[in-house]
Amino acid sequence: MAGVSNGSSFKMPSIKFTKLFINGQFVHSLSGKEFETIDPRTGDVITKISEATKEDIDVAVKAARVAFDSGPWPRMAGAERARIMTKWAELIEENVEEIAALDAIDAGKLYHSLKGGEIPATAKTIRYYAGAADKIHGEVLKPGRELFAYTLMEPIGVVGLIIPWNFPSTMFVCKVAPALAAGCTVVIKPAEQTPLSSLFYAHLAKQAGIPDGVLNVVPGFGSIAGPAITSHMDIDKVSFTGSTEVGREVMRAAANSNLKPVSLELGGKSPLLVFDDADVDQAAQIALLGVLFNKGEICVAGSRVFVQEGIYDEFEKKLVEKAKAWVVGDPFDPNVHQGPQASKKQFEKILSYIEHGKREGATLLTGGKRVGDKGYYIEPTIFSDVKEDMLIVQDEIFGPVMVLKKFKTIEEAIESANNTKYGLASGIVTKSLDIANTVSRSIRAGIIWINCYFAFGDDIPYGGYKMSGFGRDLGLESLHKFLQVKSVVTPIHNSPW
Ligand code: TXE
Repeated sequence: MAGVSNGSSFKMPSIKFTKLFINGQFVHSLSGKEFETIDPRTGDVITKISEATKEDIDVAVKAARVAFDSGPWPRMAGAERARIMTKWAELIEENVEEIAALDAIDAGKLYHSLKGGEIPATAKTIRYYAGAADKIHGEVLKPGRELFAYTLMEPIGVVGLIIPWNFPSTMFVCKVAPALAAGCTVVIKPAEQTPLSSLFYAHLAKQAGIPDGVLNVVPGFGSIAGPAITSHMDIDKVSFTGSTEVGREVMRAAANSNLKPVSLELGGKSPLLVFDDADVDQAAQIALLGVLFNKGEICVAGSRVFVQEGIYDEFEKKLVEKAKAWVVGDPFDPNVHQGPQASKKQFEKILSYIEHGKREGATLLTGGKRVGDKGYYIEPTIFSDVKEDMLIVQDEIFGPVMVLKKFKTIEEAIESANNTKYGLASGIVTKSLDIANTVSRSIRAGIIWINCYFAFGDDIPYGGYKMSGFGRDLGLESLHKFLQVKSVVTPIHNSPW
């Protein structure tokens, strides 16, 4: 079984913000309702958070509407928006440790990785979009007739953002920053499992000078606050990250209300293809990280690994050795590679898929059980001898579970890679440019990593093909989600037609 560590250096962060953030103030929910947020290391309650229901969403949307229709944010020079956003990024950098601790206790994520990577990266993302805020412009067109025509790029309006619990900070910033840079105003609902860091970002946004009403943070349940956002008549656009099932509901609610455009970043079951010419040790390392990073709770996880027959046996041996050396334990311990799954629901879902895999007849190479008897820890788990129609091969498990399969030819590998309803990401490990080029053009997925995995960057857009959704996060593509084009036309000569 995987290594276990309990050498925690944990210090409970003080929780300063537990109320809704609306119109620049922390306020109780109108109903007075609260919900508990849980520490996945133990299953204990961390604190209670005000719960936004429909009435609170209405108040938040009203504030965002007023801020958009008559407030300074959409009207100010892009450079001024950039200055304020940059200040926000600086404040995040000054508070990295506190924010990292909040995400670690709320989501079971590794504290040291948050502190050294993910949280500083949120400040970089804000800077990236701040840098674009004063470069938003349309074009002068060249119509075939005697017309002077140009386009304006205008902020789309009040945007509703709904994010999941696996990357509470990254998701918050990669949706909020482009929306704010574009000049939109925002109502964002963090996942009910992980509201803590979002409220902290709101507090820092106010300190940075983001005007009241521009950013509203409304923690609440998906089934209550969620539809209140997606079906709201005064929200102009929704950007959602979450499950494919809820993605459908989001589209339906948008269609049944004011036909607001939506962008959806949904589930995945991404393939990693390892070819005979690969360095086996490096390939096994890429494969392992590809599925175990963030305990497999990442939409682009490389959860299906296809390995060419010439190196299959050696690859399998190395992979299993590495998985057995992978340390599961307290996310505050610097020696730990993997903390607890984010929630009981997720923990139970993963274990039930593992049981299903065993029943379906796949071979369990390693793992397969919970770690310890407290908290939501699961061993890194690898199945081989899988058939492509098995549930563990087709469904998104969203945990530390990999399925491993042998292939003979490139064509077979491409067919297997595309044999999924999803199309979010894919990895290729090969030394051959020919193979890399052929395969990267043949796989239907929004991002292809060659000889690496999880290589993200602020300027690299990612998002789905097929049932992984549509629209892109990150990159200038994401900024454009929050803009719309207006064409302005006038005759060059004084003729009305
Ligand atoms: O997702 P939900 P859950 C996948 C992953 C995971 C599964 C279930 O496979 O195991 O989904 O996770 C809000 N209207 N992903 O149940 O419910 C909810 O409050 C509007 C992949 O947690 O989709 C939260 O803020 N919003 C994914 C967000 O949607 C609603 C990340 C995501 O929750 C809503 C998360 C509704 N009717 C899960 N119902 C990824 N792409 O990274 C819920 N929500």
